Amino acid sequence: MPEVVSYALDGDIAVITVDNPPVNALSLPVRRGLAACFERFAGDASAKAAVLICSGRTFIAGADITEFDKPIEEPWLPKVVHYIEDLAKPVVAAIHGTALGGGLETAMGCHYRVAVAAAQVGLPEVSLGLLPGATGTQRLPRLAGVEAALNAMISGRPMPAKVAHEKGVLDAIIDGDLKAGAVAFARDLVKAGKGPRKVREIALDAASLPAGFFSDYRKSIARETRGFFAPEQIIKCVEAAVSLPYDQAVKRENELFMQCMTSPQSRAQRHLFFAEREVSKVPDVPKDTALRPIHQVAVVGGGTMGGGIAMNFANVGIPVILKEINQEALDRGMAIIRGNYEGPVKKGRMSQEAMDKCMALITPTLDYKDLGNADLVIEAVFETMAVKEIVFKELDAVCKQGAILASNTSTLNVDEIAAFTRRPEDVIGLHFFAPANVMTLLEIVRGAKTSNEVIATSMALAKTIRKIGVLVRVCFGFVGNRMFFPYVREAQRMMLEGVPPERVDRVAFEWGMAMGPHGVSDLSGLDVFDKLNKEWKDKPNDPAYCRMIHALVEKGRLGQKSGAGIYKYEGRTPVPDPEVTALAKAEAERLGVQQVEVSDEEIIERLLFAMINEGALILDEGIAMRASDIDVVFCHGYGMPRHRGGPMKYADEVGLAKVVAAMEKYRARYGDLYWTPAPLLARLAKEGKTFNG
Ligand code: T1G
Repeated sequence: MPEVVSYALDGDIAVITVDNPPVNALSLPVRRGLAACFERFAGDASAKAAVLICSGRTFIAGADITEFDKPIEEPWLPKVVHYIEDLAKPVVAAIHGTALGGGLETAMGCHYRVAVAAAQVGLPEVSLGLLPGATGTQRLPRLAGVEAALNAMISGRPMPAKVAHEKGVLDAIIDGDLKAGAVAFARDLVKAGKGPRKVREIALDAASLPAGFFSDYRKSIARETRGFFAPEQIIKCVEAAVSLPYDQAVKRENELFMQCMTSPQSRAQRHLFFAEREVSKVPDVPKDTALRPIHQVAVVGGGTMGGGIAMNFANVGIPVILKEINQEALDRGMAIIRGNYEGPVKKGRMSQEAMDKCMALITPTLDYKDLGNADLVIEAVFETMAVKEIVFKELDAVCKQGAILASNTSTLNVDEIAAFTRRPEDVIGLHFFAPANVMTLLEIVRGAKTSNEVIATSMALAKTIRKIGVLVRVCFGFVGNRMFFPYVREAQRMMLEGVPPERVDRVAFEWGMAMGPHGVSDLSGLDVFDKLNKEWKDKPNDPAYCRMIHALVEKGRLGQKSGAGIYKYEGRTPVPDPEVTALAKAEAERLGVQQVEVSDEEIIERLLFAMINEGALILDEGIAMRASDIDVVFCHGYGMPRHRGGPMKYADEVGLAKVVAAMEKYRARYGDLYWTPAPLLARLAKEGKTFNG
């Protein structure tokens, strides 16, 4: 086993190299190795300065996240960082790849920092529900300034080397070989008689900040961080940095770090971190399965979805043909795409040149024959099986052998769609989420006959277009929508029971959802839900099921797109509508639905436990491979907050026995139809286990 940290001399410069693939995480052996090598450097009179560098693809990418649920063993990282900083000879950190979290903290414990231009540096701990716990909250403000440091730590976004250099986090950008450049930089320090420069000695003074800085900063992030524990702790650490002596402030940082690390939110976010990497592992598809090259894509249907889907490929330089049924629809489709690009260009998030390049990669056509050479065709037409049949028969006739034929269907049976062709092994579901050019989730629906090659190619393609691809099997609504239906069902039921829609939405929003169930229904279109309910063959035998959606659609209230749905709209602002309240009351009387007083806790239980129970059924049926896959679906496709970890992780944190007990309460009130605990849930609860093992 090679040493994870090695010591060598390049003339009078010590070169300390970390070699701990895949990302040089600061595991216990690495921390021990760093301590040993820097002690050796301290005692090596022939070494006048030292360079800390890493092998492989990146500088240290952070603490070893797999160690967080175990007792942390000495030496803790802050101790290693302070040891380096207190050395009598200068140390230069040489950065490539991504110096993140503890990696940047270690680099800031060094006296100087250099990097290649392609490197990035950052403190992304907040995305794990943590804070930089190895003096990062004290050092980054000293190097980059308080506001820039707060922005970097609250967003978790890394800085490109150029920006980091401009802000003073880096001392130089190295052209050419990093190691040679860093050694030369160290040698120049020695020549110039420049010794250690301790970041902690850079003064920080609260008086230098505008009056009310921290309270204003808190207000500026309140909405985006509502219900999220870690950001406030980061702000407290920076307040300590500007108001307390360094050692006291570091002590404060450590206290707050431990509070974050032991929080359910951090457990949830660390769970998601690994879940997002687990999704690409498909047990029954060998890792070395051949991938089909995708050089030309086609999208059939240039509506909102089709346009967004086409953009995903143009954005990564893959030419895409957009096919529509007539010129008016085609022109409208191209206009949708152009409009989607013009927004970021106007906001300065995209250059006009980049937009023009993407637009040039999208070729409109009315003729199926133009799709003959496409490697992948994605159908995004009306959500009825009748229309899918027409399209897939055409595709089967014109597409070359080996072309992958995908449907963007959000609910329909991919096996039935595959049966419209003579090549069911080449048919798969690629379910994008609106807006398709923004949402990161891609549900990949394998049919019974879909080949391993098509599955493996689709999973790889998800990464190419910067999506999280989750492989699921066929059922009505697959994983996401099938679980979202009971969530909406309960919201709808409460509407009939007299619970104001705005209250249900507020409670869901405060729990962390990006938008409440009624707001989402209006945004997606009540007619879309109504049509889905009609297509759903084994819909629950319940006359009250989503009754208000149907009643509103019958009145032409389709949601945001028609200016009124569950809410009436002043622009995009939803306003409660007494007309809807009256309609709900009348429908409730007609259906014999009792009016019910509900607590906020009940609202959350009914919304989420209905969803969780469906998730347990999905796992029982093998529609999803893992509970953690379901968590990824909801955090990437349905606006569920990462600090909840997804529905199944949330259930684990609540405790499955509690979930079952709550369900039995609702079962007593509403009967077995919706509230019978799924067999898997009942068994795990009885055995004191969790969904996520
Ligand atoms: N610890 C353990 N394993 C890690 C890891 C980490 N920090 N980072 C990545 N891996 C594994 C990952 O699970 C995967 O394993 C493989 O490496 C490749 O990762 C004290 C407390 C660096 C940008 O949050 O952002 O420091 O699936 O698929 O797409 O203040 O990994 O192959 O078995 O993501 O090229 C802070 C987390 C930690 C950075 C590379 N650092 N990592 O992306 O590869 S907390 C982070 C990333 C901390 C201190 C605090 C990315 C990457 P497997 P990958 P990638």
